[in-house]
Amino acid sequence: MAKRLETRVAIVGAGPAGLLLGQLLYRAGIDNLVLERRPMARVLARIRAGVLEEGTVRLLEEAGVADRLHREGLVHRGIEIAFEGERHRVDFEALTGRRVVVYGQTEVTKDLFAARQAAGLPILDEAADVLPVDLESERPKVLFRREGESCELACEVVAGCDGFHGVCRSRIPAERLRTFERIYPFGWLGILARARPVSEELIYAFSERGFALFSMRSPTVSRLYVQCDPNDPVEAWPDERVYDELAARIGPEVAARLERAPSIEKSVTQMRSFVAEPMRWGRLVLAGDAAHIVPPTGAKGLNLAAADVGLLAPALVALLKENDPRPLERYSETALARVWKAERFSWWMTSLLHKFPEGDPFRDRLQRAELDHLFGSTAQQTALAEQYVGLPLARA
Ligand code: FAS
Ligand code: PHB
Repeated sequence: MAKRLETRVAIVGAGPAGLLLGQLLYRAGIDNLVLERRPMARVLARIRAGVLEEGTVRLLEEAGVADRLHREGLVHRGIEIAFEGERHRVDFEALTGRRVVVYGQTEVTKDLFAARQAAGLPILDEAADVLPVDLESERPKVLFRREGESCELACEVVAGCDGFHGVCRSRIPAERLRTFERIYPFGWLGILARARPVSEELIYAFSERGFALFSMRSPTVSRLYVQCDPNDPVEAWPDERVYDELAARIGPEVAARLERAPSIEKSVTQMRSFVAEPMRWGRLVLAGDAAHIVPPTGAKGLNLAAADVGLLAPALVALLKENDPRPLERYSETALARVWKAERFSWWMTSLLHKFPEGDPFRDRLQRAELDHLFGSTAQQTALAEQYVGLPLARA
């Protein structure tokens, strides 16, 4: 006999999308329960995104979890793009009047988790065999196993915040689900190191040896990436090779400031663009990586997840507190309009800044022309800036 549990919104996944949704629903007085496959300690240790759009900061403020972000986050007013020994600054503030905040996703997740714990709200981690069912009824359920027990969670809505490898997307009937995908012929090797960043702002570097990104987490912690073969094992990249490639791809002036501190985290990230349509099926709604993936070049992944939740939370409030289903019926269409713009921007930034291995001379010349045009055009820099700082958040 399964153990019966009940809530209004069952949230599958305790990443940033699931925890932010849980917090916004809690503050709106809507009961919710989070199911997470992994131990929370593992979720909280993940090193992922680093740049927050102003819209994401606003949502974290609305969730009541932005105090540490405002104390420790680094406000950035632009980025630099390096190309053939030159560095060109894209001035977000001058071009758009807006900025971004550098504050690790790891910290965002910790802040959301701490708020959930402080409110005494449940996260059932190490939940196995999670399976949303009866999604076309107004009383869906989520079946799962935990601590050796079969459980049945009755609810009114299932929020699929379970990432790219989650189960929820697959619960949309195959004949109704459309997916779109592009896999890139390279990956990113990323390291975290206790070393002063080489610059005040992020530097994205294009070079014949491949892409490099000089980011950070604080004035004393650097986050550094080099383009690599997507099948490279981490072992193929000892620290010395990482730093040699970073130096070779950025040039001697910046390389001279590169502190070669031992890496404290190292990982290879695959690069793909992916969208699943629709983002709602009956009483199942998808948010974040469960519905879409972008290559990290445009710093959109985490921000897209937050934007989905910024749409979904008020739509669920309308349905569950005002008995108005219309915003939820519009959710998928409204969310996808933003998703596809972010997909295009992330694909454009990735195509602009990476060395493609297949040796297509025409393509290579176009890439150089695109970079030359960007550096000479305020209009093109404004287009980059307005998408990097984040397009205005829509409402369903
Ligand atoms: P997440 O994947 O963060 O969270 C989903 C959660 O659901 C996970 O905790 C998972 O364990 C859980 N889950 C999965 N299946 C489940 C099931 N069946 N039952 C219960 N729980 C389940 N974005 C950037 O902007 N910049 C970056 O530099 C960047 N780097 C990245 C590096 C890596 C290795 C990865 C994988 C992603 C990176 N991203 C980056 C994108 C990343 O930040 C995502 O956009 C962000 O984590 C999305 O958050 P969620 O949608 O909550 O998904
Ligand atoms: C990061 O700091 O992890 C980061 C920053 C910008 C990106 C991708 C990753 O585009």
